[in-house]
Amino acid sequence: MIYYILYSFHEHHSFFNVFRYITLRTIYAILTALILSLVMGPYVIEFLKRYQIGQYVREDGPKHHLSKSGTPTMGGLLIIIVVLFATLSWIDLSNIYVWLVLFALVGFGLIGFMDDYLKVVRKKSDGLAGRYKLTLQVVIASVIAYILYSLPAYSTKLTIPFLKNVNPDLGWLYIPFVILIIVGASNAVNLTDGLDGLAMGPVIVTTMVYTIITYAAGHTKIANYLLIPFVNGSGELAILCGAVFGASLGFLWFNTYPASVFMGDVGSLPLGALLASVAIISKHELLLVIVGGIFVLETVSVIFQVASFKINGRRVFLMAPLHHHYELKGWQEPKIIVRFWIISIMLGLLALSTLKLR
Ligand code: 57M
Repeated sequence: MIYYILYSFHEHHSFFNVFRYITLRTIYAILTALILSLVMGPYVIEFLKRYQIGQYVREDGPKHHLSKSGTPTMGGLLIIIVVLFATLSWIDLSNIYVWLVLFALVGFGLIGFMDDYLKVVRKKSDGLAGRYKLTLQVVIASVIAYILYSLPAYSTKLTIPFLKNVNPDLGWLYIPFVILIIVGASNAVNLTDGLDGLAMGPVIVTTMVYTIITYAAGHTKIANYLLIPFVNGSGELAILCGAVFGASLGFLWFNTYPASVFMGDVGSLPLGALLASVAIISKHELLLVIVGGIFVLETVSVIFQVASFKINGRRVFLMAPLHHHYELKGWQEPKIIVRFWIISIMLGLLALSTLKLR
């Protein structure tokens, strides 16, 4: 909305033409989201405390987590509100891709909200039953997949990192593929969110990388130069990624060790679904496996742990997901978090290098 108001002045003064540019609007979306999160953060934390929306900590986890019991949770609500506000302020509202990604954010946010509400407010320790949670996730992801598949100009071809001329066309199989990526990413971010700021670091890196990729993919000249698929309109997603980047950075201010607030499922589930949707629309869906390598690593550790435990009754890790393994090995929490962030930055750079290295 701010964009429309400011740009409307360009007929009177040419200076206001500058608000047409995606780069400038991305910077303002970042700043809007960052400032808003920093300003609203203390009020939201106070609100969560007043209504006793505090974390219940399981007793079978690493012992030092028990001291985190009662930390305000569901801070993801702040992230969702801020992303919506900053995005709607600076984007072109006629862009279908932006609405699809916001639909993923709000849809998965609602699932996370139901889960948190049952756990924290209704004190149902299991929250929303796994099968209902998964069904709802699949339903929302299916809507996104089907709409994308139905768009006339939308391609169902994949881009393979590091390979220039290999673009398999999935045809209708693109629909289950999209569902898998969205549901998988959403749950992977959720699993990673188990130490202060641990998930936020890789979320920030991933949004930075996709801010660049969506901008490049939506720019005819840059896309042609880099030989990446041109996706008309995907440039506006750079503004949305900017809003998520700003909101996440702002949330990290409060979520960093020792955390004053956790994001809850209402934060982790929608963030994962949003990142996946952006990766899919920008035609760099498989690259998410590299950029979001930390999320993948955490998920794979759970798969191995559960499989090994079921097959031969033995554990591969002291505890899964992987961050718990290092906690039980005696590493201090900040050391695990910062080291995971460093790996995430390295993976982000590797992912960006694929724009040239193909
Ligand atoms: C949620 N949630 C955190 C917070 C956060 C299949 C299995 C591996 C699933 C997994 C699981 O349930 N994962 C998803 C992880 C929880 O955090 C809340 O949940 C939100 C995210 N969804 O925003 O609201 C706890 O994490 C800690 N935390 C922080 N700082 C943060 O900024 O310290 C979170 C955010 C919080 C807090 O302590 O209470 C969680 O871990 O519960 N299950 C597990 O992770 C469990 N692993 C397990 O059972 N492993 C088994 C194998 C066979 C699967 C094994 O290795 O033997 C562990 N989790 C816990 N205790 N808490 C083990 C026991």
